[in-house]
Amino acid sequence: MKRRHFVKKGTLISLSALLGTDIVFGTTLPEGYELLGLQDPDPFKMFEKDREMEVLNDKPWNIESKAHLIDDAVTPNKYMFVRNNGIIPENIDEETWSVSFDGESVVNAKTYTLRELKSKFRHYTYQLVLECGGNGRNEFDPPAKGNQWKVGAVSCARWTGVRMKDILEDVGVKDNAVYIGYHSADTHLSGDPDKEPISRGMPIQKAYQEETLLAFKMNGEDIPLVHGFPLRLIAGGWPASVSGKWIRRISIRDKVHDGAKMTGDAYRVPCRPVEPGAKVREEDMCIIESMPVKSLITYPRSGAILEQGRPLQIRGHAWAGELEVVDMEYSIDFGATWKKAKLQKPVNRLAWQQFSASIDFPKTGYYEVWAKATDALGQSQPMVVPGWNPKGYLNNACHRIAVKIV
Ligand SMILES: Nc1nc2c(c(=O)[nH]1)N[C@H]1C(S)=C(S)[C@@H](COP(=O)(O)O)O[C@H]1N2
Ligand SMILES: [Mo]
Repeated sequence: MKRRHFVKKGTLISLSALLGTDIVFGTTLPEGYELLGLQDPDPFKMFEKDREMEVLNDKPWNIESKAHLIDDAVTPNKYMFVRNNGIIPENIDEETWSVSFDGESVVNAKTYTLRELKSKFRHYTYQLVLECGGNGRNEFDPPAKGNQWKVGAVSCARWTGVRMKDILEDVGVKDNAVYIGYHSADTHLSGDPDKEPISRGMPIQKAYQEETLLAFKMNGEDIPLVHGFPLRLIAGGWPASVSGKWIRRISIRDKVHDGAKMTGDAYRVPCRPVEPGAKVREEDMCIIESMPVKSLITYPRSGAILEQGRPLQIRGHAWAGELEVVDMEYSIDFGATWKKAKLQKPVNRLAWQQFSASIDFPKTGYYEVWAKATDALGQSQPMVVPGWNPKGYLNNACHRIAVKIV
């Protein structure tokens, strides 16, 4: 048997410092042993995500999905993207959780415990699209800083909660109200307790919409911690940054909410188109509201190899912010000609819609299938990356998959 070597005293001290506490039996710690407490956490296990998901960033955690993973009409947790701006709150006690309503334009400032909220107001369930404003950022040129999302920062889960409008009626809203702003329990990466990682909001009209919820369930279960347990704001069809997680306070404002990531170029695009790479003044930047028309081919996955002779059944989802998608087309000749796909109605407003098509390929070889959705105002997805903007938001270019027929 080999002699057991123990770690040196100096090493022990630095290991303790890393852990932030003493290693009680440190003198019998074998040399070279890797302490579990210092190993990198496994995000897939920690957040119950599928291992095909892609981790973009660990401080903060940002994890993206893939087109072929978000094939279900209702996105399950394991395929749902994760976007964090700060540090996920810990030790949440659902029993004592409360949410306060305040601000210049509240009539009766009030605090509700989560329990009160659930018992006092009627519950509603809607399937709602949450898409990060920066989804598709990786395609902009010149490139924009930030997470290089490809196509996978979008989800459509079923959210259950109370309607924001019912609570607003209960607290009372003054006539001068223009916005609500959220405040959450996550903390700033700098560790500064006075700084919020994100505190966004929405115009009061959006807050009053039927589907705007303070949600406590996702897909029929408690919201997973990383998605906002125990209480989350949901504003479907708008950049998902509006849908605050871990909600502690809602301010009813007499002006456009001015919390973290509401000003400068955050979640804003030039009000009028600009040259790629242009510098845009803050007063020429407009807050993103309803998201643009978009679609994803979720089956087959790009790179599929298929035998000739049988038609290919493609399917996917289409969505258009606050609008309905009215037309869905596909092309197998790089956009020269388009054919209609079958398109379903949404299960409710602000849910994505399913499309499908049966495609015949004339002969063996390489093809691309491109998908293009059109919204109720006649606006279609562009074939290439749309208007450049400093932060790389709102890329709704047609989704494309490669297919080989052999
Ligand atoms: N409190 C809080 N809410 C937040 C965020 C955050 O960092 N903190 N990120 C926002 C952004 S930018 C997005 S895209 C969505 C992502 O939601 P998800 O992680 O549940 O997919 O949450 C939004 N709500
Ligand atoms: Mo986002």
